[in-house]
Amino acid sequence: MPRKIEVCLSPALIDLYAIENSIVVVIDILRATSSMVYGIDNGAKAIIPVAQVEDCLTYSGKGYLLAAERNGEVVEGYDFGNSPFSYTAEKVAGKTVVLTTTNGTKALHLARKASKVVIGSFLNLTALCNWLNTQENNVLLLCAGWKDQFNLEDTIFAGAVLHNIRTQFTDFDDAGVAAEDLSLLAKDNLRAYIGKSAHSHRMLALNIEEDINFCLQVDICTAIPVLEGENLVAMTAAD
Ligand code: 3SL
Repeated sequence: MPRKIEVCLSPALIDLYAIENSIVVVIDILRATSSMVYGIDNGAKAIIPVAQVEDCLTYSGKGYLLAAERNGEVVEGYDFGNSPFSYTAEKVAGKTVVLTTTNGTKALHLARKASKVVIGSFLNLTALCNWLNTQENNVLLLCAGWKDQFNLEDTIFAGAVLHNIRTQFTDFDDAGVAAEDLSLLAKDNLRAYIGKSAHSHRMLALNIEEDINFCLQVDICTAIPVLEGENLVAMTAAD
């Protein structure tokens, strides 16, 4: 059966895609989806992505960890933000984290009407591609970008996924072709290429360069977070 894979370069473009019967892979390499993958891989029971900082507060006092990030910084008063180093087994195993981030959780909310919403990052690249290869639906790779603008890191990752699984598909869009080309251009020195990105510069200014290096590690996780109701949970064989 003909199968289509497309890349949405910004959440602002999501309405251009018919996603009801598609798998949407949400991508926010620096750092939301990397931290989600790492947290679920480390045994977090669930991560509840919420769009607004205030939405987090409605979960307060109920045993959840509350995590909020805006413009790269932890929002005052919250347990932590969006650094992958806050999503270790010691911190999150067996716990449910309620998380809001500048771009990643917004993109997730926009993807909700898809047939399935899953989370991608370099940390789980091969596990994600292997799973996508077993599916039959069309795929939309949704880049969270930065405040609705295109970004390099999400696009490069989208291109890497497309490159990995392209033999399963017959139908490609130009954004996908461009993302794949960019990923091939960057692949031999990913760290240096992503170092050119605006968000790398923002993170350097915040002294969180280590987070960039962490998020660019390939295949250190096998978990694929999948959205079930309002919860991101580890995908099981039944999915
Ligand atoms: O926007 C987001 O979702 C974040 O990943 C941005 S940051 O890396 O925490 O600055």
